[in-house]
Amino acid sequence: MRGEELRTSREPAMLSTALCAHLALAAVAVEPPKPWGPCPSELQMRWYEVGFYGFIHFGINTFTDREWGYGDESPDQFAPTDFDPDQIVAAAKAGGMKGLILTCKHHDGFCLWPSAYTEHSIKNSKWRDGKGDIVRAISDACHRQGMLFGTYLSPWDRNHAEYAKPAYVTYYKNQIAELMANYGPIFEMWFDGANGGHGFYGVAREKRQIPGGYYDFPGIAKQIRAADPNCVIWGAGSSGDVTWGGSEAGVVPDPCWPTLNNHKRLAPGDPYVPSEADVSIRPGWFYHAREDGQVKTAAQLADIWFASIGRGANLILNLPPDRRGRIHDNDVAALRAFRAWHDATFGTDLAAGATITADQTRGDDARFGPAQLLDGRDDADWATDDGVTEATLSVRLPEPRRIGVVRLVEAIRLGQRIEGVQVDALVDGQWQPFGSAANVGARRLIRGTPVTTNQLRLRLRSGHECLALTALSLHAEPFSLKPGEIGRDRQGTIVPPAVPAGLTLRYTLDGGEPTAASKPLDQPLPLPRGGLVRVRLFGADGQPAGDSMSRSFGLTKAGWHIVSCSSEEREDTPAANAIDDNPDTFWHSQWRLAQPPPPHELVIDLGAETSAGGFTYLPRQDSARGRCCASRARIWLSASPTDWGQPTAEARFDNIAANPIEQVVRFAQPARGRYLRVVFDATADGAAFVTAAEVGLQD
Ligand code: FUL
Repeated sequence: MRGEELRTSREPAMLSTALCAHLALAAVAVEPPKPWGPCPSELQMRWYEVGFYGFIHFGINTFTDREWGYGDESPDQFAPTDFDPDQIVAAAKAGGMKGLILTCKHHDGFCLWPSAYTEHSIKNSKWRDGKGDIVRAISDACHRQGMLFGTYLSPWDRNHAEYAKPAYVTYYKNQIAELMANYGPIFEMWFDGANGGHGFYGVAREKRQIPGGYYDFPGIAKQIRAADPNCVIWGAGSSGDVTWGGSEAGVVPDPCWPTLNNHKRLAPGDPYVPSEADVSIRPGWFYHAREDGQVKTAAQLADIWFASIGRGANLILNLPPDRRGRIHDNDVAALRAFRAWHDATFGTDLAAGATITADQTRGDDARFGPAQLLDGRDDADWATDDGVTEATLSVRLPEPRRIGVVRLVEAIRLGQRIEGVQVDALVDGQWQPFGSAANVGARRLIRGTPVTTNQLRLRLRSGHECLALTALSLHAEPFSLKPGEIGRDRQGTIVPPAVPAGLTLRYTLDGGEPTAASKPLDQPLPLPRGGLVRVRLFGADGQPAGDSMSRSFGLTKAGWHIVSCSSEEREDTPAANAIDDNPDTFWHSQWRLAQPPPPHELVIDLGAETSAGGFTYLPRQDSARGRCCASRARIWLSASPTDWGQPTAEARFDNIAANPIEQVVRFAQPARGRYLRVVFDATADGAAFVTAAEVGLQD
C-alpha cells in the first residue's frame, strides 16, 4: 500500500477490515506534511505534465517577411503554396512536443479562421477561394495525432477600427467564444502582452493607447472558465493561470519562483503562478528564408531545456511554417536531433538498482521513506518531520556510473518549500561538489560536469517546516562530438579528438556508415588531399554510442600564400585570413577608404603544382553573417601568376545571403596549376565589399 493512496484513499470499503485498521493506525501515528503556503491547482498540475509544446507563428507576416504587420495588409497576401497541417503537427510531435499553440490572429488582426465578426480574415483571401481555414486544419491535425491544441489571439489588433474603444473588447470576447465553440478543446489560450501603438485601425493610421484594465481580463477569464474549466490561461495579468518566463530566449531566471514576476519567493497569500519560457527555433517568430541557416542546433535546444524545464518552467518552442505552409527541413532535422539528445539523456534512469538512505525520515515511517523517490512514480514522497528543515540523502549505485544530471521533483501539491540543494559525488574516496540549486519546485535539473561515481550525496534545505520530495533520478547526456572537433592540422593530418574512456571513435573515408569493424581514429591520420571523414563512437560492447557525424576537408593549404589581392583591411581582415583554415577569421576587401564596387580578387600561390577537382568558398561567419557575400565568381588554376586564359570555372552562389554556408564549385574536369585566382564579380546584397572566411580546393 502506498502512502499516497493511504492519505487520499476514497474507497476504504474495498480494503480488508484488518488492513484498514492497520492503515488507520499508521495514518494516525504519522500524518503527511500539511500543505504550506500557495499550492498549484489541479489545472496547473496537469499543465506541468504537458511540459513541452510548440508555438506556430503563421500568417500575413510569413508572406510580407515581417515580424509585425501594420494591419493594412490585403487578405490576398496570405497565400501558402503547399500547406500541410499534418506535416507541421508531425514535425512537432517528432520533436517530443505534446501540443501546439497557433497564432490564430497576430497583431496585424488577420484571422486564420473565417471569423463571423470581421472581414479581415482568410475568408476574403483568394487562397482556396476563401474556403480555407488554418485554425480548423491545425486543430484537427493536432487532435488526429493525439496532440493538444491551443490558441494565440493577439489582444492588440492593428487592423480593427474600434481598437482602444469599448466596442473592440466585445469583438475580442466574441472571437474567444467563437474559437472555443468551434475549435476546442483548447488546452491553453495565450494573451500576448504587446500592446497599443501605431496601426492602421480601419483607416486611421494613428497611434492608439489603451487605458489600464482595457481588455477586462477578469471578465475574459470568467468567460473561459465557464466555457471550459480545463483551458489554461496564459498571461492576462493576475487573471491567468501561468505567466511569462521573462525572456523570449527560452530562459527563465535561476531560481525561478511560481509567482507573477518569476523572482519573488512564494509567501502565504500569494497566487501560485508557474512560468512558461517561450523561444523560437530561429531568430524570428515568423518564417524568413534568410534565417534558414540560423536554426538552433540540438545542443542549443538542450541548453534551453536546462534553462526552462530544468528550472521548473514549461517550454514553448516556436516552429514557423514557411511560405509553402510547412516546417522547413532544417527545423525538422534540428527537432529530430534534439529529440535524440533528449531521449538518450532522460530515457535511462541511472539510479536504477541504487539504494538510497536519508538521515531523517518522517516518523521513521517507510511510507515517507527515501525509497519513494526512486520508484519512478510521482505519487508518494520522502518527507522529514515537522521542524526538520535540513537533511541529507545518500545514493549508492550498484557500480560506478557516469552521471551528468540530477533530476529532482518537489512535492509541490503540498507547496514549494525547498530553498537549497547541494549535490556531491564521491570520487577516489573524496566528496567533490557536483552541482547545486537554489530551489526545486515542479522539476529541477542539476547539470554538472559528468563524473564517474558510485555514490552521491544530496544536502537539502527547506525554507518552511519540513522537506517533501517526490522523485529523484540520475542521467547523463550522450557524449557527442561537434563537427569542429574533428580537426586537421596545417600539414593535413587529422588529429584524433579526446573521447571518454571505454568508447572508441571509428571512421570511414568512403562516405559509408562506420561500423564496429571500421578502423579506430586513435592515431594521427594524414589526409593532405582531404576527403569526407565520417566518424561514430562505439562502446566496448561494439554498440554505437551516439550518431555518426561527418566533416569534409579540402586540399591542405600548408604551402599556400597570398600573391596579391585587389584590396584588404590589412589590420583586422587581411587576405591571408582566407587561407588560414580558420573559419572564424575572414578577408574583407577594403571598406574604410572608399573603394570601387566588385570585382575583387585574390591570387594565391599553392607552393607547388597542384591538381584539383573543385573549388570552395566560405563567406564570413561572424555576427554579420550573410552580409558582403559573393554571389558570382570566376576561378582559374594556372601555371603562371600572370597568364590566366579562360576561367577554369564560373559560379553563381544563389541563396548565399540567407544561408551563408560553404559553397562548392566542381570543375568540368580536373585542373592543374601552381596558382589559384578567384575573381568575385558581384555580392548578394549589392554591397561594394566582399568577404571570404576561406577559399579552398578539393580533390
Ligand atoms: C511577442 C509578440 O510581439 C511577438 O510577435 C511574438 O508573437 C511573441 C511570442 O510575443 O510579444
